[in-house]
Amino acid sequence: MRDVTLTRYLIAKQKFHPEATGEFTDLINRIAFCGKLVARELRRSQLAGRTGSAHHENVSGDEQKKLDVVANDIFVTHLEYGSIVTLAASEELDEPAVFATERERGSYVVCFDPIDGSSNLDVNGTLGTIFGIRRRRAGSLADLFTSGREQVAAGYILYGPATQFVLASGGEVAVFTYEGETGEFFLTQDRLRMPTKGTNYAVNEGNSHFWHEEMRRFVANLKTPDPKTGKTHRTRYSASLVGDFHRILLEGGIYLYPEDTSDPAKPNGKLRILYECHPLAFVAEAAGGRASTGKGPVLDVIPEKPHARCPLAIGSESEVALYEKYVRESE
Ligand code: AFP
Repeated sequence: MRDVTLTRYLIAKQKFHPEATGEFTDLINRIAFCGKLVARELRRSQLAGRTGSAHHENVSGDEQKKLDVVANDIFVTHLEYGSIVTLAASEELDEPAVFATERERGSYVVCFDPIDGSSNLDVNGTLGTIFGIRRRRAGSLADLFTSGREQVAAGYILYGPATQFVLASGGEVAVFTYEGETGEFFLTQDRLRMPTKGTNYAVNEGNSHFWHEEMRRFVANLKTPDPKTGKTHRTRYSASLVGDFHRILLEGGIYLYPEDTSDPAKPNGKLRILYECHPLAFVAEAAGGRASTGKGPVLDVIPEKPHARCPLAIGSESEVALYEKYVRESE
């Protein structure tokens, strides 16, 4: 497995699709290349004084960091050329970037969050890039306002002690790890399955005052010793969705960002459907896990605008089903 590069993996998969043009392989390679560039920027950022705020808020009202802007520019630059992508929607762009011309229309629509967990930028913490890929249909903004099941692939890049590229496509999840000497991503885990039950939970408990009662009761349950094992779930929260989700993908458990009453302008929680919830829900389901709003699958949520949000409970089958039970009982 250690000599399978990302390109070799993609070419092997392409053989199962005789109709393939090679554009999908090109697109995934470009996203991985952007990941290498972002990782390089992150490694240099403390020395180059590139940390801190860009003194601007994105359209969602979040403070933009200098590196959010740098990473966003990297992705837009490398998705734009060659007529593969018609539309790129980013958490950091007020309006989606339209690359289509009259004659040249790419086959894909890409949604991405170039740097997720930006509050970790200044403290050298774990960060991620998240992406979801749809086929172009109408060739207009309408292509964004569709179910997450329209995605043909999704994944993320995790910038931790090692940079890893996680790809869900064709109903399988594979993990690639970057090797600096060769500049390649190598396959390190194939056909990854999420444990059906785990021992971790990730949530910002500082918000518990604003949670609905069923959420408080659910988290209290996670902290109550299991009658069989005598063990409780462990809290593991880093303010980086990619980092927290990756742990849950490997070890099982649940990540939650529920709806709460902290800000009447954000009744559906904090996370954006197109850039965070849909792509990670796609990865979770491909690995045998679940992603729910509490009331139904996240992949079935249809955003009504590019920056729409939804509640997210994502992780192992057992924990997500239990959370849904608490929500159902509260209705
Ligand atoms: P930022 O990229 O704006 O820092 O948001 C990160 C994030 O979307 C996700 O990665 C974290 O899990 C979550 O928000 C952290 O939010 P809180 O600071 O409210 O816990």
